[in-house]
Amino acid sequence: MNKKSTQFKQMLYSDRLEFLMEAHDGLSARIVEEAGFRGIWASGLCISAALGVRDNNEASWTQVLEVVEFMSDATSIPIMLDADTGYGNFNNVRRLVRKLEQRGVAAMCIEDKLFPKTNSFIDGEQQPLADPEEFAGKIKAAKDTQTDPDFCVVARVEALIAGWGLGEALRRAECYHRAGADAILIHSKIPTADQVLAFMREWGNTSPVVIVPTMYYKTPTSVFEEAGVSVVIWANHLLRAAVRAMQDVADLILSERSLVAAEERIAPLRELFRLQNVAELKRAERRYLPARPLPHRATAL
Ligand code: SPV
Ligand code: MG
Repeated sequence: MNKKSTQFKQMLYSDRLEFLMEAHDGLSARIVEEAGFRGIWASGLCISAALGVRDNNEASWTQVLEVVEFMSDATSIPIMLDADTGYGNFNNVRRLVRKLEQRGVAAMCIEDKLFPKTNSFIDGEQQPLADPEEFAGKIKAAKDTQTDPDFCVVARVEALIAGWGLGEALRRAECYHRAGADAILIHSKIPTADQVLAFMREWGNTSPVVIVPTMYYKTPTSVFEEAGVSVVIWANHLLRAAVRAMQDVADLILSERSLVAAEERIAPLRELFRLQNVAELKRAERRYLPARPLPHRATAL
């Protein structure tokens, strides 16, 4: 099996459309891998929501790093971290890249907005964009800093989100591409794929393109395939599924004052133990603990 960064780079450059599924902690990351996905989107929205805070850089970058480290430890497929704006200027980006490489994170995506960022779907048109040259400097700094040649830096263009036109989106994409970005993420919040498809027509094969069809989810996936998109990110759907399930079960247990009705609707405890790989610890205990009973397990005084 290739290292995670190599796997990710191969996804970016493969001939077929690839998918990243959102995860926000070690458990959800493992579920994504078991489902058969080849890569994970460590979503800033979902990590912050799962921590109970907003997607406005309220969680510090080291808190995010800690979450993504658990995710990386729990999985063998590549992770792309949604690193927002890079949590500062080029210098913060350099340190971030070093820390991500140390933790086995394959790729990061940074977006051309200002710190502290706001989620693209909240008042998008009022969001100021970064100066493109300054943002290109972050990309260049990231590429100069990485020691693993396959670590990938994806540049996310927010021009369409912020109400600018295709021309501005293309100018920015070109600028980030020249700075060394391995791919462009072109984001759009309209309910059709029109903006993204127009971008694809102009951009051609200049570099791999990543999209996030949260708002234009009704577009058949074959349309993205035919347009030459490299990677589709399903950006927040596991957390949204979990939220609905947790609300329903909390309501049920509260109203029933009993666990009986809930029990059949939820994963059995043995499924948690399986996902935590309790079996591996049992094997390790047999190998590393003495076979004789330990003193504190003595049954009789
Ligand atoms: C995220 O999942 O945090 C993203 C995608 O950045 S979006 O929420 O569409 O901005
Ligand atoms: Mg995000």
